[in-house]
Amino acid sequence: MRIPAKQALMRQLVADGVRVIFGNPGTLEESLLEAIKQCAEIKYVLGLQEAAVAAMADGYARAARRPAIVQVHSAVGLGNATGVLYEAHRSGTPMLVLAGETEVPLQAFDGFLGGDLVSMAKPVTKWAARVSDGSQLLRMVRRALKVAATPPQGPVFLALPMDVLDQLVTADINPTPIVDTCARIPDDRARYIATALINAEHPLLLVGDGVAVSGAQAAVEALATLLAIPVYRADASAVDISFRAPTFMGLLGHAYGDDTRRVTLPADVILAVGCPLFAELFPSKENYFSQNTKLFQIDLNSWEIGKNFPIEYGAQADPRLCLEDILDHARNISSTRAAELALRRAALATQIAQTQAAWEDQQEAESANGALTPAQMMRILSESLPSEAMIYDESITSTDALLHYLKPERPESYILARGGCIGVGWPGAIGASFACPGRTVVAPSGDGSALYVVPSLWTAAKYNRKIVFVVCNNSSYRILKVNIQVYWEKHGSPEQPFPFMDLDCPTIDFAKIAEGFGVPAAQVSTATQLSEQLARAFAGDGPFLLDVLLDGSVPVPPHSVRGHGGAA
Ligand SMILES: Cc1ncc(C[n+]2csc(CCOP(=O)(O)OP(=O)(O)O)c2C)c(N)n1
Ligand SMILES: [Mg+2]
Repeated sequence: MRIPAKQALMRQLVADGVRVIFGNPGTLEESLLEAIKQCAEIKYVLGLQEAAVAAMADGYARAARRPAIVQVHSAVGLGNATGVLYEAHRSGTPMLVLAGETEVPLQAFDGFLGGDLVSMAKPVTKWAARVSDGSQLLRMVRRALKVAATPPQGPVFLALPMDVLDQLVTADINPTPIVDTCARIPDDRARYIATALINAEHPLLLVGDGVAVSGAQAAVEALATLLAIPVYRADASAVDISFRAPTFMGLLGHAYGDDTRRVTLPADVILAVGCPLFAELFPSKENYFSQNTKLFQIDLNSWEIGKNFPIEYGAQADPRLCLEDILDHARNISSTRAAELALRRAALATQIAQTQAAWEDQQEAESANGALTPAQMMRILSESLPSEAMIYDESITSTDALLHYLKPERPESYILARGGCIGVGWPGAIGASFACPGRTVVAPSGDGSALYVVPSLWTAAKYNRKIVFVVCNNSSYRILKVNIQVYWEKHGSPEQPFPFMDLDCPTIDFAKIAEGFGVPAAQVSTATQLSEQLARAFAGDGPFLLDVLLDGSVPVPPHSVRGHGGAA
């Protein structure tokens, strides 16, 4: 039997396990909307701006670990979504973006909303194409989903002309192919890497989100613990290693290469797994590595291997399988060496404890004006969290404090916004909430970041998601103040007012905004109020917004707030 292509599309998506489409419609998508509405298995989640809609899909894909589907409106909706797609492309979020178009025979008119959508989408997707015949729709949808889900994962785009969707087709539904990427490295290479790590005096393990994609967290922790290797996350946003792992040292951020270099330069053997080397705003102009450093790189994303630095050995292979093989060889360790490594493990534990104590001494100090500090706020938040809660964090200069107290251990408990395109935290939390129904999602966000996507609150209210939106409200783009001080310091600039980084005069009342979108809210400025309102928020069964007034002062260089979560 022949059915309209749009109905065949729905059947294909259902067969592939799709249950949610995030979207914002226009006239050119109305035919598609009708088909989505008629499909009982798929829920349409309405967002009110395409950047937010794409970020919802991004959050869904990251929490559900499967491709998300996004519908946007023609060239204009795709344009609004592009910043988020750029970020999703660079960071590897699998998602299929669909946009409507006018009928194929009429496109030559170059009429209202006409445009080359495929060219617009190309730089921010792995694959972008127009479907020009209904009989080819399912073939192209399956190809798109396969491309999105195959590591390195990323967004893909299909333009869907209205007449193509209405064509009658035979619905040949087949499951989308899943490409097996379980590649190992040869055994002698695994042994060679293990031996180099065993004998290294200053080994280093760098991990990124390729670890999370392949489920290699346990192998990372086991190898690092066994061989007492300090581990840093490099431009990572998933929990690629537990923050409580005995040799976990912190995050190499995406801002200043000279900070990274201080960590990498002393290393004699480095194993980098599933991470870029490095994704920084200001890469160091000096060598990151010593002359004799042996650098091994394992990643399913071959683009990253040897991209910037000479390598001893690189493999396009699965992080989990490779690390398990290296670990097997690493277990053949002499008792003398094992005893030496036990000492190194103890020294690392002392170093970690001292660094954390120093951080607390510095950050727990009262602010000059008595306002809550990020440290005070995040300690209280971490202590109040329900055990099943998931955090979607875009708290920017408050992220260090959150991670210090929370110390997430499992990938499903914490997702960090990647810090490139800001304004993804609140909609990302909505996406995560659809991916993990029944769980409470907590969404701490910088005030500046949240303001890009305020109407997301309405979506949370409409679908009654149990999300606690938390505004880390310092009335400023504080990270930009921190970063401009580095610039001023470098250029020897005189002290001067911060340019265009304050969000005051008039002050923004987030509680009133939230109530306008149907989300109950409270504003707090003391520790007691914060605890009380968090208890109220967690006791409810729908969304709640907590506007936390924070100290916004900026430390003078050298800075203490650069690191985990800073955007740029
Ligand atoms: C789409 C987009 N626009 C602008 C920026 C530049 N930017 C990076 S961080 C930031 C300010 C973040 O402020 P806020 O969320 O309040 O966090 P805070 O620094 O105050 O902790 C801006 C404007 C960006 N990264 N992405
Ligand atoms: Mg701010």
